[in-house]
Amino acid sequence: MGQIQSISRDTSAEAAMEILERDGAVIYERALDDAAMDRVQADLDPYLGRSYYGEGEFWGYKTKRISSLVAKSPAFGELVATCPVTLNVMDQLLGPYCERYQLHVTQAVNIGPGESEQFLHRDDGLLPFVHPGPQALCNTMWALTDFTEETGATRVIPGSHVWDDKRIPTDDDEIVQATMPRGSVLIYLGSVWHGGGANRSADTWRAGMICGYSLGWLRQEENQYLAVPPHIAKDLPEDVQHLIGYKLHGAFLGWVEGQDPHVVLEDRFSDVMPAAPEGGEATEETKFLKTATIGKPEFITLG
Ligand SMILES: O=C(O)CCC(=O)C(=O)O
Ligand SMILES: [Fe+2]
Repeated sequence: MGQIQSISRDTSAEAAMEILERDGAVIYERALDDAAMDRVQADLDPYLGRSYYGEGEFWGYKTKRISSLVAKSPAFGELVATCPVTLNVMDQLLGPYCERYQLHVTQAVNIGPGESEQFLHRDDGLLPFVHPGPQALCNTMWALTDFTEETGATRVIPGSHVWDDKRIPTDDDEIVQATMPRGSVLIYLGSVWHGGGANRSADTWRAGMICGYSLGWLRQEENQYLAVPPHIAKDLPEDVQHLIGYKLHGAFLGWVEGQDPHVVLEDRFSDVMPAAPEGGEATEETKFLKTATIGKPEFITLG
């Protein structure tokens, strides 16, 4: 069986993009070290311990999933979601088509012994774009344990990101498994056909974390504002807050009370904000949008 191409963490984003454009997926081997993975695991373990099995062919029957990872794990936000290795690739893949890309989805996917294969799918199937079409989202899968063929490493059909919508996988298509050591990350385009593997081991779990990104003007798959509400988001690093979406996109998208949504995380606006202070006088804070105009955005052709 073939493999997804693996590159070391100091390989350039340009080189990763070439592989992504050809295969639809690439692995950065050991992008984060064991110490980083230990920190994330320590944050998530209490939640995973209380999580329950999924139900259905997509969610699996012997698979445990938890989401809202930025809220559950400060280390996930600091080390995983904002990891420069993956963000450098997102800068190139999504950056040209939006002012800022955003966190799209977070989910730990722990496949237990005896789980069967998840059916193959495209993660961008939830968006109304035809294939082949724009790369509006890109997910990553981080290995919290070694990903092996036996424990259910993610299955991918290399090259399937360019298939049109009529083509669906058949037995003739080569499926490869993204085997990778702990701390590695599989970057896979939203349009590439893939799915979780079967766990044929007797007693070894396959622990992975999905961390996805999308164009900043799209609806996020996981509602990040509810998953990471302001009282939790206010204590996170600013780059994580921005990635969640507590930041204007352009001059007009995502405002609250006419202002950059980041203000809800700042002490001066800890509660519901008045449109203007008592007496109706505009202040520095309240007149933000008065100077902005909707206008026409710069039109782009999605790649
Ligand atoms: O668990 C995996 O390896 C893949 C999971 C997946 O693709 C999904 O849930 O969308
Ligand atoms: Fe998926």
